[in-house]
Amino acid sequence: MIRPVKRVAAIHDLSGFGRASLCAITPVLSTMGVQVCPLPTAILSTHTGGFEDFSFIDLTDSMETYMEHWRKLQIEFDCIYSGFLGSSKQIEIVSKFIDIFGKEDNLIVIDPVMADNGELYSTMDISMVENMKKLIGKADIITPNFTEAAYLLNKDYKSNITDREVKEWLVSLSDMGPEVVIITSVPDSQLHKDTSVVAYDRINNKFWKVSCRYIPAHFPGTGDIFTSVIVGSLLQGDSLPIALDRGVQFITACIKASYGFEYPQREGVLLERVLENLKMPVVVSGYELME
Ligand code: PXL
Repeated sequence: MIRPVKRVAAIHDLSGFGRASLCAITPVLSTMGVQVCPLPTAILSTHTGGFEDFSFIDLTDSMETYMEHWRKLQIEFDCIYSGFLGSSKQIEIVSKFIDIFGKEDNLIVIDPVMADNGELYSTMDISMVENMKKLIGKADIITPNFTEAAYLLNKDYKSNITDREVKEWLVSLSDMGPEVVIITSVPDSQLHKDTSVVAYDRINNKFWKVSCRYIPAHFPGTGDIFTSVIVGSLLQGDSLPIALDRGVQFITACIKASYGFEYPQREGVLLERVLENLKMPVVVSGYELME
């Protein structure tokens, strides 16, 4: 049966304040015309980036019964998309979810949220990194940032990388399972272009790159927003390089719409001011093929 609206199982936490995880993912995908079915992993009063003393309700124990109900209902998904996970047990549950609901023609997207700017998040440890390495083996697409890519490959984090080396990283990550690897926040050695998103499509043996100017800002939740745009775009039928372009353009719009205002960056980007951009026709601008 062809569903009138594409459907995503979104396995993430709900952080009430700060525009991360489900509070960012749901509006982005809904605006792109995709149904979001959350499987919440935890409920937090805020995300953990820059807030202390947040309240935290762990939902690990209810995830399996929740999943069992969906299985009984025989719900089918066009995409399974997971992000921030709270424990190794949750990584195992996501793996089981993929075994039950994964199909030949649905898209398994794993954003291995673990670290940024060279450091693991406070809730992560090395055993979770090891389990995440196994989980990405079940993905079609992964979207680590540069720090997470280094952790997954046991490489040292560094502030510069050549195109040749980043291509090796992409291939090594793809060798772990996923057909498409997208690395964000890659330091870019080219003049005037300070950061880039790079991707490898193993089936077509192509490498893509979208460069953008670095803005000295750090807004939590931008990784969730970026991967959600990639998911929405691919489910709308876009090609990988167009999805990358749309992701980068939307994040740039989010940051530029926010940066001129004086407010704490831990509150996230002003998503509500730019959400409608996701309905604009695709404007092709920045992607390049990496030779
Ligand atoms: O944006 C990723 C994310 C999701 N969920 C929680 C987080 C973070 C990043 O810090 O703390 C709870």
